[in-house]
Amino acid sequence: MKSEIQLSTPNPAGLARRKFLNTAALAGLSLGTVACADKKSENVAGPASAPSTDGAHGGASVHLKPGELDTYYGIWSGGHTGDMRILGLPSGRELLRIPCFVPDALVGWGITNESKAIMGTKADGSLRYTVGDSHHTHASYKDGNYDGRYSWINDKINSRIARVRLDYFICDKITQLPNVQGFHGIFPDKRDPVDPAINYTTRVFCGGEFAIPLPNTGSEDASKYRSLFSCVDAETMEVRWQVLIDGNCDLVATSFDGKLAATNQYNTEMGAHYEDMMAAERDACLFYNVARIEAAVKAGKFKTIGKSKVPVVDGTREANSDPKTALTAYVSVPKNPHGVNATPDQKYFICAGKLSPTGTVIELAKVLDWFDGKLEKLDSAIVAEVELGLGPLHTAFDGRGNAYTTLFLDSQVVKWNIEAAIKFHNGDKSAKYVVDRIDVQYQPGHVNASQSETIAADGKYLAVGCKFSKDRFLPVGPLHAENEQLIDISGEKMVLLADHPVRGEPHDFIIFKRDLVKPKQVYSLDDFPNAIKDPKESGVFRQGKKVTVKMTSQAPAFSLREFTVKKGDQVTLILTNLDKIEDLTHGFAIPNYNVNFIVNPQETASVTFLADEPGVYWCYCTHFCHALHLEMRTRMIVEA
Ligand code: K7E
Ligand code: CUA
Ligand code: CA
Repeated sequence: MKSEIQLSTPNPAGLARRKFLNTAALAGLSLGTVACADKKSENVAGPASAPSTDGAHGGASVHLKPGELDTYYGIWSGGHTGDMRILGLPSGRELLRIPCFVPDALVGWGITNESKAIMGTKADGSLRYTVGDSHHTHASYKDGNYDGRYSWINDKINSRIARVRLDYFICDKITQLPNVQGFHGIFPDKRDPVDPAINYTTRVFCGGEFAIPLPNTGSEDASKYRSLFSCVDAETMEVRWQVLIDGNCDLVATSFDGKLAATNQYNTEMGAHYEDMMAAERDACLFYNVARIEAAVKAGKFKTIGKSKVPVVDGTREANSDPKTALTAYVSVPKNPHGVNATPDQKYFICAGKLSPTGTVIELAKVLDWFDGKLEKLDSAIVAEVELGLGPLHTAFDGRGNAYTTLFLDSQVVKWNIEAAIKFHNGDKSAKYVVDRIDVQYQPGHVNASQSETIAADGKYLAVGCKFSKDRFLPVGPLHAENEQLIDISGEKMVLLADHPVRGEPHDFIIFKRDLVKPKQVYSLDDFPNAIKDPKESGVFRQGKKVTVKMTSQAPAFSLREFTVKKGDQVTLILTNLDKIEDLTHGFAIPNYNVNFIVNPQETASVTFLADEPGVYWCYCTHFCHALHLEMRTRMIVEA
């Protein structure tokens, strides 16, 4: 296989241009700009900070002494490994992977009946999906800050949203969005738009990216395809409502007052091919008036699509030209924007330009004015549109009025001051809004700062998800680790603190203070209806060909020393771990039967399989638990 991407070729595409990129230039750039180590200063608009490798600056250090704990949690999406990852920061140490959309051999995700029920199965009991592509993860809010209840993550491939409980750090629910393809951006609301008592997350908004025939009959003309924006109930995880829109949704942002959600849209052209998607000079940041949409649903002003019962309201441009009744508002932003982020001062949403070198600042009060009929032209909600550099994608905040935007093509992060940008936009050309630039290695996508999109943004650390690590780590064959870099943003200048190799391929992540979550370390037996609370309840229970094997584990033994079933039995094995000490986890593997899973302290899990091969099978504990871990076994005897 020959790659068009030559990593060592100097960039041919003229990155110094600070002009809007036209279609032809983009075609070149999209293939030619993976190279960036050769990027010289002529490509850099301002002086870039020299990378520092001393690992310390202004008191910030990524080096923790042995035994020292991190001060922040990071929640990372896993990309198309379909998992969520938990990191400690500033060390960057990966602490846990939480399987969501894709089976996982360590914990038996996709093997146990409990996890299969969450993942979804076909009629024959096999998993409906074994692939996933997670991009965005965001956690639940209360009073404008994370409350440590949940974090949600998307699966773009199969349009699923997973919820992770932040007490046990496990995925507990997955919902598939009806009539959606390419579910991409995700963001919980931060409070209720109507009820002041509800100052916490009750909705999660999901942007549908790919337009498809609705219903998806496969026969419609591409010009009639549409996308849906979905609202999922944070508790029940049911889809509450959807909005039919023009264009597509990419990422999602929500306002702190709960009134507005927005998605950036790169394909207002509704093109089916990439050239068509870049035809227009401007696209949109599409705002949703949450209270009005819910009022419309309540008033029965909706339709349903295909087999889905979810109410769908009309959010298309045509149906929403009158501000007094509009459910949606399409604010025009430059060409193919990527990313929309809410500033921690609660005032603005910022769209990055991607194909335009600009960042657009939209004032939320003005968008609300438009909905109230008090702002004549919607586009005057844009209070700044300033040049940042090439390929701006995502933006993070320090809580001191500065934004940090990744420049994919420039391989930089640019720090810029939002109020200065507004002044500049208003004609004060002396307003220096770019505060600093730093080279990153290389081609950054997501960026996030500690506590960034909360009212408690603390401006300490910035993590940058670099898509290419190129020369930063030992080569390990054709596939490289990605490079998550940590930058100290506590001072005026950004200082690079560390490179962290990371398995492909995280997109988004959040970073928050460790005391915002209260992890539980032992399950409760009562959480599991099928728990075997006493080893004396163990045994083999037969109902015709259906056999239930009940067993408990307590280091270093299983409650049954052996158990016998017959060839042709459908066996359900239930295992409760009666150990009570945190991390005293046992595994349970059955050779040749494709079974392995773990039970954490006081947890119950079960597997169901067909005993189709007679023989003796040593079932053993796969998770190191005790000095007699190797001896922790039981025999399954399958009689002919
Ligand atoms: Cu920019 Cu899916 Cu957030 Cu990846 S998206 S980088
Ligand atoms: Cu129980 Cu190892
Ligand atoms: Ca476009």
